[in-house]
Amino acid sequence: MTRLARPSRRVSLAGLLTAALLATPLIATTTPAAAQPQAASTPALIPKPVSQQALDGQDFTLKPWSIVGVASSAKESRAARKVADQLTAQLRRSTGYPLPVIPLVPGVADVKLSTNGPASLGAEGYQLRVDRSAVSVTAATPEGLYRGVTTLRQLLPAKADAARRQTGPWRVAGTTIADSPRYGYRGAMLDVSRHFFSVTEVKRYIDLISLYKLNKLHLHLSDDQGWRIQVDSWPRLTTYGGSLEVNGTPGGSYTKADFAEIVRYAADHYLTVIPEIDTPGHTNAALASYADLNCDGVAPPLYTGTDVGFSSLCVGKDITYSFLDDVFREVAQQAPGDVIHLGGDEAHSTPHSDYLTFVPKAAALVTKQHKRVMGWQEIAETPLPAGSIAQYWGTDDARSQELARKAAAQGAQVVMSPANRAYLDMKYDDSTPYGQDWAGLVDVKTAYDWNPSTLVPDLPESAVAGVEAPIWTETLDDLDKLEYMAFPRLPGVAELGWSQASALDWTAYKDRLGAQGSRWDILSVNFYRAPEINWR
Ligand code: TNX
Repeated sequence: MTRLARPSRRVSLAGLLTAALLATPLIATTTPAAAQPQAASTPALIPKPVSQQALDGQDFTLKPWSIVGVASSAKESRAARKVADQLTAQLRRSTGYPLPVIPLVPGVADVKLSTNGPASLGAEGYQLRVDRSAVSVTAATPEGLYRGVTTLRQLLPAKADAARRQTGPWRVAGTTIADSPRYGYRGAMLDVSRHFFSVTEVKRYIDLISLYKLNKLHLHLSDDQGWRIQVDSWPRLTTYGGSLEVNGTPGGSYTKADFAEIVRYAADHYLTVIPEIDTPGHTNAALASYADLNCDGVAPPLYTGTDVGFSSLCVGKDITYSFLDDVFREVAQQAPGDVIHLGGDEAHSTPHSDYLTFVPKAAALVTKQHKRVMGWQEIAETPLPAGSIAQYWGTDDARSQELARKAAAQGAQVVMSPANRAYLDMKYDDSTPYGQDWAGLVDVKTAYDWNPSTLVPDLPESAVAGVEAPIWTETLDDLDKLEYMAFPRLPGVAELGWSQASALDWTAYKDRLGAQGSRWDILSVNFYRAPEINWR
């Protein structure tokens, strides 16, 4: 244990180095890369942090005797400790080192994790410093610490993410990083209705999206082809309405225990689950399960095709609202986040005047559960409760843009999911083996090269809550296909959500993206090796 005694000189040396860096920002930032060859370990982070400076000659190496120290308030100690445990659990697998976690004692720990940073860092912000003596991640909350540890994972060699023991060295290039997100809403949506995905598969998707600092997991839980969440007061929704999926293969649904497991796993990855019950269209699975929900009292058959816009709840019937009251109550109980998504898209079989009647009534049933209303952009046609969120899915068309402005004009926030950029189910090019192309072909550059705050003309920047990358699964029936469509595009949308507008640059991003390839190989991600990216 003698190695624990560190010369205090090192601390002041580190302080001097920081001071020197701060005093010479022009030299530090304008030296041409060519004149100063970058070390092989130069970290390529996605999303790009707000600021990052190299500390040359200050590489840190994780050693078999390294110790992880955690500092936090008593109130946050469990959550902070959990972040440390997640990091060390993975690093123990790949390095084989014991990596004990202890309460932080200054000068003892090699990896220092603290939630005692200043509140000015914000809930998700963090500072990270790597020098010869230690790695420190400092945040004001456990969530900020988690984001910082996510960065640390990317700073480590890719093989640190391996499931089995690898050989070192476990070197991290010296650096200082200060970071916080541009937007509070950074989501991914998974359609588990068209094709059902098991709890294990959803967890894998969570593992992958959380690497890029997303904080919302929107689950599209009901549609024409299947109802996927248990509602005790309407059991046939899942027993019958969830029995199939597209092409007639067996579907499935989440029991309350299953859903709780997803919510917990998402929360452990600092992702809030946003449950979507799509209404009044996209409801064939419910209409098939309960004849009384239909205007004519006749239940349609289950549907396993891929058309949209043919089903509608019966807006004039009282049972429609007692049904939704029960559904939103039980869904609210299962999803602790503050938002419920009520769909509202493509209600082509709902007369327009009915749509205008329906949405405010459905929205009131959501707010009755003390949840904020989220819905696809069409809901902006109707008056929305305070705190609502409209999800833009336009393709630069005037009508969608108008809906986004209408949402903002009534005080709602807008989440940007432009179908011709952020839809991960669009084909990359015309040789992509699955996916759709109704919104166009979306190559890696197209998915990245846009600005969420200026996409819709005359939409106030303050109305933009963030971004979301949806993946619809009409043509995607397994995890390999999901991964192929999401990677490498999803990290680009994640960067749009996190990084400052001034940091967005396709040429530089493309290079950082190429460096993710080795990590995805280690994680066995079935990513599309887009030919325009230099994978390594
Ligand atoms: C449109 S965009 C839909 C979904 C489909 C998707 C396929 C939107 C809100 N609805 O019902 O699955 O296109 O790309």
